[in-house]
Amino acid sequence: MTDLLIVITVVLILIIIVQISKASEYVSILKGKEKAEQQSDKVNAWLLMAFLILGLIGIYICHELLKGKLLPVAASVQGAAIDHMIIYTGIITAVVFFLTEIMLFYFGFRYHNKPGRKAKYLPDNDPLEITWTAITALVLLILIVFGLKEWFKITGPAPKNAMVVEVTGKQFEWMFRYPGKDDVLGRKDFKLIDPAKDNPLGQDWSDPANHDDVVSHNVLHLVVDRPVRLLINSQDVIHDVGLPYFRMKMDAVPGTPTTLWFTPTITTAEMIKKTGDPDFVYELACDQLCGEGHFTMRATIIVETQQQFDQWEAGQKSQYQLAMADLNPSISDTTKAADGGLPAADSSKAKVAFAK
Ligand SMILES: [Cu+2]
Repeated sequence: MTDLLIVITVVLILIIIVQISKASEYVSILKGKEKAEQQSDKVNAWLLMAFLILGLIGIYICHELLKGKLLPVAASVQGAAIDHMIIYTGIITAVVFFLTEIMLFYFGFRYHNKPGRKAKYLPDNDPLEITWTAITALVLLILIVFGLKEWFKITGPAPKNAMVVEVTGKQFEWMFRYPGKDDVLGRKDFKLIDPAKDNPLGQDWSDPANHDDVVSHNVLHLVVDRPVRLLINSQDVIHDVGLPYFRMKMDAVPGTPTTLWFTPTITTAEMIKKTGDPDFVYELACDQLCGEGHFTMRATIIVETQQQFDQWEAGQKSQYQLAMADLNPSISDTTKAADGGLPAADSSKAKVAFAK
């Protein structure tokens, strides 16, 4: 009902505007064209001022309404640096915006058509154009240099104490592989990928470095204040590792590994206190429309202390152990339960894969 009323109101306003413009045409015939034009320019000049003032009030109201609501708190060292960049960029663009918009509307008001006033025709002014182009280019260059500096940092080599986690996206889930005690991720081969045999990432079991690698699905464990380097892959289409709380984002591209590193600074437990939300979880959301189940492609991130992380990792079966349980059903009871009860695999085929 309200919608219908709004439509009727808008239509009526349009009819009124058309009628007024028709009436002003008749007036211009009666009064003489020039005089009528000057009168309408005067009205337009005041409308420009009204638009400027209402616009500024609107900006103020939006600012008050959205203050502190646009971005969650930055929970990484790099995120804080990126927030600073957003603030500097915002300040610079806001100064330019207010200066140019106020000048635009004020000049339209101040120098509107009046009796005896003639417009000056200015085809071009080289020094003026060079100056404003150079200043704009310089300011943009400074912003880009600051941005690139952060970009090269987060995509460059990680600090020595960084933990490494391999992130693999596929329609529609995230898999995380941790290197285990040896700190080395074992070899992979896409031909070995076989989720039914507990090898969702195609780990090559003949590489001993694989034997302690732990794989988790849709839950990523990170250590607070310890840099983490993500090695990012995709098994099918392009996905994107979106980490809003850490201000990070990186495409997961099939066949082309990507990387980034950052240092989480707030544990999940601290964040629950900070936000007052007992259900708070850090989110890893796929930021690339990747198919009909895209909206379900999200993982939870648990940021915890090194001790809690070690405890969690010690309680995990390595993917190798899970896969070997398929080959030797006598030890499979407990491991299968930990794996979420996937159907037992055909052990003869698994042996062939293993022998490769
Ligand atoms: Cu995706």
